[in-house]
Amino acid sequence: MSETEALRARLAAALTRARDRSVVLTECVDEQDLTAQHSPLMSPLVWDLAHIGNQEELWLVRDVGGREPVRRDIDELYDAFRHPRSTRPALPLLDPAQARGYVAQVREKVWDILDGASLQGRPLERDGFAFAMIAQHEQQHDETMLATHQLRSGPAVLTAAPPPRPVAEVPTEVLVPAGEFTMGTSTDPWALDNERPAHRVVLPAFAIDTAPVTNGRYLEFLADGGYRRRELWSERGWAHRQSASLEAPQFWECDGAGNWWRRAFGTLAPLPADSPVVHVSYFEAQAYARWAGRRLPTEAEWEKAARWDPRTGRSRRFPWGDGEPDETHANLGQRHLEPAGVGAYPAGRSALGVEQLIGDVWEWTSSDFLPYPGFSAFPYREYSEVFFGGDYKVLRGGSFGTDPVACRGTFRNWDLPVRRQIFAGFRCARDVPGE
Ligand code: AVJ
Ligand code: FE
Repeated sequence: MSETEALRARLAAALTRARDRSVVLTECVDEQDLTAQHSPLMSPLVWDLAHIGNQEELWLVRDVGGREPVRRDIDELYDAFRHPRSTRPALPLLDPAQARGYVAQVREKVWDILDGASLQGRPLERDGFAFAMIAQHEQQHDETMLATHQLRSGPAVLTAAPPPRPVAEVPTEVLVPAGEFTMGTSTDPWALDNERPAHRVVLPAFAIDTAPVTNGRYLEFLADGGYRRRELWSERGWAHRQSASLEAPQFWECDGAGNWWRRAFGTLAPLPADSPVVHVSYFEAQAYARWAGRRLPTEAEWEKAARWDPRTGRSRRFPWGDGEPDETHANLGQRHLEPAGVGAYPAGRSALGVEQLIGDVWEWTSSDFLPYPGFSAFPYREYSEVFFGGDYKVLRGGSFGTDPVACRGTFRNWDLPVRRQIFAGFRCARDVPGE
């Protein structure tokens, strides 16, 4: 098989895996559930489905393929910038059968276009970028649909094996020595615009938690009055805590005996003490860190802990090396429906010994979502550029609901600091003066 044929096969596999997952997420509920609004923060599932097809049509059928539009008339309906999520149920959307037919029709054309694509030449096609971008886009919406499932009420419809159990105790924190490292990438062919270009960053020494903060530790913060103590919260965080009446992470429930439970995908289960806390906002993470006498890591600190190899001075693609994740490295790809206990992925450890950076939970960082020096929007401003400016906080590492195609050591996610329907947790860091 030639290199181009191997690339074609990898792109086809990524597109197929994304579609299989979109089908899983949309075939397990009835029409009513597909078109309903499960939260004003989310689109109806049927909007995500047709939007996936519409992006694929715009970039692969029309742009790369140079073909005639399949449905130009629906572009406006599925433009995320025209209609806020809360207004989408009222739009004259394709119904579930029409949406399924549409995405299948687009995909048929894409197979033909992929067959004939040079995968060289202009940047959009080089190394199959546009096809990989569309696979990542579908997987990102699949994770969003998974979050919609988590908000949906009713009995469980999704199933998955439980995550692996911890195999070893992990030390509390890892010391990262002062010095320069390479952040971002200029060479990863499927990296998105905001991950580029590679640039050198100098950091003072710091210490970072070996693993994400667990439910057990978070419960100590809660029991110690964490949600009532003004001094632990930032000004904006406290204002939000009050107006939103935050008392605990989303989906936590306390029973009459004072025990905490967690509702996930239609099932109520005892809170697993040793697993990463999930469904907390940036503001809650920040308050916890202050309570613990620590702080959130910056985005650069997170990436150095994940990628920098002190033996070679290089930055790796993933904590464990340059190779793609398999099921021993990280809890990714909706293989499980919850984060794994701390210590469950020793094979995923970084060169510095930091664990579970990839998978389990997205991790809030203290950094605003901003462009790297030398950033240039590609292929469209609305992927990243319109979100720069400081309203959004960066999250790193991916969750149990993130597919490997949309996750790597350089991958940047972002959201508003009040959001907690995403699969987000965090780890803490601290300064190490005099190192
Ligand atoms: C990168 C996850 C913040 O879902 O809003 C999907 C990804 N961009 N369609 C989002 C995205 C366009 C984006 N996030
Ligand atoms: Fe989108």
